[in-house]
Amino acid sequence: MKVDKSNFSEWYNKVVRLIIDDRYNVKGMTILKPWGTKILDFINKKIEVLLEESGHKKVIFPILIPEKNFEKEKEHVEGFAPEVFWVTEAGDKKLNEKLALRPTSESAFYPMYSLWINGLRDLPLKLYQSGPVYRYETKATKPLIRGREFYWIEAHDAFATESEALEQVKKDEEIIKEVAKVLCIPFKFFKRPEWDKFAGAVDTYAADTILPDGRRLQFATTHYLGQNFAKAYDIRYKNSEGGYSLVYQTCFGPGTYRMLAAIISIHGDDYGIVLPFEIAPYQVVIVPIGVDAGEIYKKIKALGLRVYLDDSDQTPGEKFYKWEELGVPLRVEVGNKELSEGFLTVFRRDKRERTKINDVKELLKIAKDYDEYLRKKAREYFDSMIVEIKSEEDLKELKKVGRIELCNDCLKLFEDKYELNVFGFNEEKPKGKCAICGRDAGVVTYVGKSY
Ligand code: PR8
Repeated sequence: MKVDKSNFSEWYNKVVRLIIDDRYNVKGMTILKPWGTKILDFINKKIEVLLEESGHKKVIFPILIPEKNFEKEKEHVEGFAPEVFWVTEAGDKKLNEKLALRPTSESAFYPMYSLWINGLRDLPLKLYQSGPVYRYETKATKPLIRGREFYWIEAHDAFATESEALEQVKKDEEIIKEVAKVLCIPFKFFKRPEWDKFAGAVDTYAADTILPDGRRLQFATTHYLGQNFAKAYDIRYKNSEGGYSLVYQTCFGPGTYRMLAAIISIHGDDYGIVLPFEIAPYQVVIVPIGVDAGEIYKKIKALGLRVYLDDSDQTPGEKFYKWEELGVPLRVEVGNKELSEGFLTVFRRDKRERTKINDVKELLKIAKDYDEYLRKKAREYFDSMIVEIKSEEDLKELKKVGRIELCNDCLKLFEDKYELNVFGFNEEKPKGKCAICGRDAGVVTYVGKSY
C-alpha cells in the first residue's frame, strides 16, 4: 500500500478498509473483518481486565428496551429520542409496545438495579457489558468514527454515597489513561461544558484525541449521574437509620470502535496501519526466504510473543507488503545468510528500519522500544496539533485545535458565533485576558471542529 496521508480523509477511507468493509447495505453499519476484530478483542480484554480489577463484573443485557423504560428519565429520553431505532413489528404482528434497539443501556440496567439494590450490602454495584449499540446518527457517518451501529463497553455503577461516585469518575479517568498508554494514544481529559453533557447526567467528562485533519475525536466518556436516574428508576437502599436513600450513580463508556479509529489515524503512515505492540494480533511475523524457519518460530513463540510463520506460497515481497500494511510491529526475515551466520534481520514497522539481532530475546527489548517510540511520536504529533489562540483573527481558518482563554460571557456565545466546539475544562487556569474581548479571562478551554 502507498497512500499519501497528507490528504487525511482519502487516506483514512482507504486504510480503514484494511480492517472494515463498508459495502454492507445498511447505512452506517460496517463489517469488522478478522484482523480488525482481533485488534478489538485485545482492546476489549485490556479494558475488561482493568474494570474487573476495579471491582466491576461483566453481564449481558438484552438489546431491546421497552419504550416505557425509556420515558422515565425526562432529559435522557429527550436527548436520545431522535437517535433511537425502534422495533415495532414481529412477523406479521404489530407489537403492543415499541421496543428500542439500545442506544445506550441506562434504561435497561436501572430498572433492574431498582430490583437488585435493597440494602447497603448490595452496594456498590458495578457492572459492565461489551457489545454493540445502535444510534440513528444524522450527521455524516464514517467507519468506526460515527456509525449507526458501534461497539463499546459500558459500565454502570451505583454507590451509597456521593463521594464514592465522584471517586469512581477519577478511577474511570485512570482506566482511560492506562488504556491510552497501551494504545499509545495521546489525549486530554475534559469536564464538558453544561450544554454538552450526556442526556440526564450531572456532569460529563471526556477523553479527546485529535485526528490529523485537526478534528477532535472523543473516544471515551464517564458521567456523574448524581441521583437523577436513581429518582427516575427508584433505585434506593435501606439506610442505617432504617429509612430509604437514593443511590448515587456513574456510567462509563469507552468507545472501542473509536479507539480503533484513533490507532489507525494517529499511528498509520503512507504504507498503512501501524499497530501498538500489545494489541497487535501478530506481534511478529516471520518471512522465510527459501529456508525452513520452524526452529526460529519455536524460539520466538517460547518468548510468549504472538508470532506467525508465513510459509504461504506468496513471494517474500508480497508478504512484506501484506504484513506491513496490516501494521504488524516486527517482521523477522530469515534467509540462508541469517541461518548460516546465526543472526536475524528484524524490520520495525514504526521506523520502517531493518536491524540485525543475534539472539531472539532481543525482540523483547525492541518491542519495548517500539511502543515507547510510538508514544513519543504520537505525543509530538498531538502537541503540534494544538495552537494558542490569542485573538479572534486566529480563529479564522483554524485548522487545528485551539487553546484559548475566555471570559465567561464570550464562552457562552462561543459555539454559535464561531461554529466551533468548546471541548471543556481541566486543571489549567487562565493566566491572561479573554482572547475575544480583552477582559480578564475566566477559563482556559480548547476549541475546534469535532467528529
Ligand atoms: C454514554 N452511557 O452513552 P456517550 N460511533 C462510534 N462511537 C461512538 C458513537 C458512534 N456513533 N457515538 C458515541 N460513540 C454513556 C456512557 C453508558 C456509557 C462512543 O456515553 O454517549 C464515543 O467514544 O458519550 C463516546 O465517548 C462513547 O461512545 C460513549 O458514548
